[in-house]
Amino acid sequence: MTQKRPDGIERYTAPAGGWGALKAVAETLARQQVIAQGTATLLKANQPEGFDCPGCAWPDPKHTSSFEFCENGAKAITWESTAKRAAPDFFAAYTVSELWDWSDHKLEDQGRLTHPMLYDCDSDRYLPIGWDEAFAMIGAALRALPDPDRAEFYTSGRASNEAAFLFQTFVRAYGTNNFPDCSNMCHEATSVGLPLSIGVGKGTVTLEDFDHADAIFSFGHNPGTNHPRMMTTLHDAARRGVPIIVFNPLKERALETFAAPQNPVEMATLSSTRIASAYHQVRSGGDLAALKGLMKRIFERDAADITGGGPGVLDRAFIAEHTIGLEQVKADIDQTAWDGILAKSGLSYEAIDSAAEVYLNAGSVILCYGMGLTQHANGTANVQQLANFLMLRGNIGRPGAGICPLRGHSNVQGDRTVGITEIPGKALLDGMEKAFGFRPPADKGHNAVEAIEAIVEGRSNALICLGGNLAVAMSDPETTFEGMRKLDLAVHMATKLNRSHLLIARTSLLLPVLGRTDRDLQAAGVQSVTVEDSMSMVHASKGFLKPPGDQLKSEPAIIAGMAKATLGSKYGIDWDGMVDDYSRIRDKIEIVFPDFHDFNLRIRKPGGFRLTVPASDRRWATDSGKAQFLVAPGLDEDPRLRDADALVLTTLRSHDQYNTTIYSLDDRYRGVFGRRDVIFMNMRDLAARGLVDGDRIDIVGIGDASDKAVSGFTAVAYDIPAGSIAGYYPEMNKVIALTDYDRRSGTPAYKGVPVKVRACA
Ligand SMILES: Nc1nc2c(c(=O)[nH]1)N[C@H]1C(S)=C(S)[C@@H](COP(=O)(O)OP(=O)(O)OC[C@H]3O[C@@H](n4cnc5c(=O)[nH]c(N)nc54)[C@H](O)[C@@H]3O)O[C@H]1N2
Ligand SMILES: Nc1nc2c(c(=O)[nH]1)N[C@H]1C(S)=C(S)[C@@H](COP(=O)(O)OP(=O)(O)OC[C@H]3O[C@@H](n4cnc5c(=O)[nH]c(N)nc54)[C@H](O)[C@@H]3O)O[C@H]1N2
Ligand SMILES: [Mo]
Repeated sequence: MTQKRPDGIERYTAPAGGWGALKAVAETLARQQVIAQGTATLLKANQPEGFDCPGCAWPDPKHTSSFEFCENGAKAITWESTAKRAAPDFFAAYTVSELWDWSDHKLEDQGRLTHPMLYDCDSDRYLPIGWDEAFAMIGAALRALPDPDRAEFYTSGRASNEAAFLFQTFVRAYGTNNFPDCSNMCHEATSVGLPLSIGVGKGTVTLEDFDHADAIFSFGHNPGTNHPRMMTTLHDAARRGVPIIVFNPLKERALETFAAPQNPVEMATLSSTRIASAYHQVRSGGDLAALKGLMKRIFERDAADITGGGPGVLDRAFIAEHTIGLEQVKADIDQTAWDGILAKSGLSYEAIDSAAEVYLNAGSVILCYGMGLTQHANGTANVQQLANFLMLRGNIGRPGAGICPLRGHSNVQGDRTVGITEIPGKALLDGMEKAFGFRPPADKGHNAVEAIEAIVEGRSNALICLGGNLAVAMSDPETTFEGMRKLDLAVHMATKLNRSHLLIARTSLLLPVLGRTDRDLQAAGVQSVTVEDSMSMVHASKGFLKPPGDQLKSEPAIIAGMAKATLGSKYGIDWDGMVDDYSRIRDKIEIVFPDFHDFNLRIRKPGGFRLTVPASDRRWATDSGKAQFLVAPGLDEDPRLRDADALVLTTLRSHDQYNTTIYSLDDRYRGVFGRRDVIFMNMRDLAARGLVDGDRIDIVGIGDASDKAVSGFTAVAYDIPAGSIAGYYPEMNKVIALTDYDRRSGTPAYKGVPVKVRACA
């Protein structure tokens, strides 16, 4: 590694992983003061009798394996199991106005919340309150609303299946479908787009499929940081000689070379493995063009092969038996000219041609993707083109092939499966009626953007959050902050203090929850919860650490407390019984969702069980009963980019961050240390504006965001395509308009923000 510059920027040249990762874990443990207890805690992650790692949703081989080292999993676990506490004496020492001026990092770094707290406006402080009193206030406030649709119920993807299911039961019994959730800001383009393509909004592959893949395509995700256990899979595949083709504007280090900390030879010899066999630096928002280019090459090769007397290169048997719509897609691709494809994607013809060759030479292909594809104004279309690309050669529903969306929060997929949705289908409503004897409302509720709009416009007056940091995660925080300060009721169930908690409503309550690692003792004994990973595997998770205090409650217990205080004995739901023994919650889940049959029995098996994904067996739950090729007209032209000075800003996670949780100010693999106020830019874009590396700049929004700007960021010359720039989330959310989202899925366009850059005044 080269010398650090005084401004904290350097070029990182070592492989990702390796000893640097081990060192980072040791430092994290020390920072969170958990050395003694910490290593033992880490060893229980993803073990048969242990807890599910809250770090990411990548599956663990069997939940039976030996400890798999993971730097960022270790950070997530130690962040939760820290010895630090934000107890009542902390809240007594600072007013909320004082805390508002703290950084997001410093707020959370105070440690675990220990007592239920109520905001007191006379002293401008959070003061302790009893649980019964807190529940009674919530119940009274919710009952006082003129209409249940004036309340919003947010879920962050950390919540277990049991907590999420109980939450939706409470909210539907209360009478609304207002379920904004973090998935709306994340993989909603997948949840909306894939069901139309292949009949299910989830990935179709299992971990085992990676052992049989002949090529892996990776679009817009950064596994070295965000899905670190996936690096083991990619590392193994690369060592088997499987080509890995990456499309990403940034050269993410772990996708280039990786030294596996579990590999004794690489560790001892300081060697590493090359991961990507080809790295295509597509422009931000250029994926639709790149995918159309890939498909165009495949159609061209198909035609040439047939002209030469061959059978063509498409999987015609699959297409005939299993799909509809190929002709329309082919017509669209035929009329899309190469000029546009190359200009919009920023890739050369040779690059696209070589990637298409790899695809055609591979018997079975897996395609992985993340936020780089979903968080665009055309996110849904992007996802559907990925499906088209795979279907051309029957790469769905057979061993070694399929689509693999990299999910976000460790149980974000499970929360959706067990009923967190603003659009309840008939099956869900019927199931709820069968399980609880009442028919929930059927009308569409609010997703995350709609919930914020309703709050800002005063149409919603209460917000209850099962985890998360909604106000900071959402676009245009200033507008969101203002809206949330006008609420009648704000309730946050949380492990740690964050900025959303400081947006004070008429009544503001902060309720401390047990985390994944904590022992959850109820009347029937220590409870397990369940989660679903990215590959639809459901398994149990059991914490074992002594909770941070005797006043914390589990999420199910808090939800039941609120439900009883709000609903009384309405519908005769046995809230207490379900909290005493979570297997009773699972019994209800099984009634509502028959796919969970024998739920309590099947989670006893280490590794759990896989939910049915019909497309994995080539059964297509679409209207036509077939997999559907779907057209996305055009190349994602954005009129706001016609201005020659406009750039496309993409917003990223650093290596030391978990969404809005900032572990430290370093981003090791991108060579940034001790700061986050940087913007990565191509040299040409700098020069065109008379700027040089290290200059201080303003970033100004365009269109609906033209009144928004952030100032004083440092421009860093970086290997990123001209026209694309990158900065960190959530700092950059200030220049994203609330109206800038995918109209089909509601996913904010966090990865395609049109902006201008100018020297700081
Ligand atoms: N340690 C850690 N783990 C996490 C999280 C975390 O914050 N920290 N967050 C969790 C959550 S909720 C989620 S959703 C996932 C997120 O996991 P990722 O999807 O990996 O998240 P991002 O950091 O947003 O990075 C997206 C990648 O897309 C690339 N990209 C940006 N724009 C484009 C584009 O237009 N096209 C293409 N092809 N690529 C683009 C970026 O360069 C970056 O490499 O991770 C989960 N796991
Ligand atoms: N610009 C930009 N914005 C983005 C994104 C982006 O890439 N770019 N990504 C989007 C994505 S993918 C997502 S998922 C959202 C994330 O949005 P959220 O899920 O709302 O945000 P988090 O930062 O994960 O929430 C952190 C808080 O969760 C609480 N918490 C942690 N663990 C637990 C637990 O076990 N139980 C409970 N009850 N609370 C807990 C803590 O109090 C912590 O402060 O942000 C979105 N926003
Ligand atoms: Mo996410």
